[in-house]
Amino acid sequence: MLSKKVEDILNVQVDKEGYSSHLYLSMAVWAETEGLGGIADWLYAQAEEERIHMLKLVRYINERDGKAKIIAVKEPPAEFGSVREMFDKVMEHEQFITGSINEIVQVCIDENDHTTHNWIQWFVTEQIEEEASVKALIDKLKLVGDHHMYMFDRDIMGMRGGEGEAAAE
Ligand code: OFO
Repeated sequence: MLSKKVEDILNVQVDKEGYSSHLYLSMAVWAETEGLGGIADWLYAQAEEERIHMLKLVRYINERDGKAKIIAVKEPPAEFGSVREMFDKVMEHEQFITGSINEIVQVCIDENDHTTHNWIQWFVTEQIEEEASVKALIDKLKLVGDHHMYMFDRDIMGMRGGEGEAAAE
């Protein structure tokens, strides 16, 4: 059984993961309409992954005798300037999510909830991977520069969101 505090913070995370999915979906639409199919594919896959994160939380809350809250998702931006600016935003967002996961860990400790503390470790590890894969893409972008976006787009094609370096090899 979840304490009210743990249930509430997990529900806040349900909303954040839903927003992450929307944000990456909006980025995918932007990239696709800019003619960047490879980047769009990566973002569509990322949006799917975020939806899975949201569902993971929803199922866990219900399983532990709580009730998941499904609320309206905030509208994400639709314009992202340049590919580099967009990936900087992805990184900023993932760091924000890492911060929220750390807050959940802290609430679990405060509430003496070892079960949720153990369960949330999956997200702790996932955030390490997500930040690393976005960092790898930003490093690549720095190397190719704005003039070789076509090459970068081909390069990223076929990579799945969250798989980062491993998929690039
Ligand atoms: Fe991007 O890991 Fe969930 O939000």
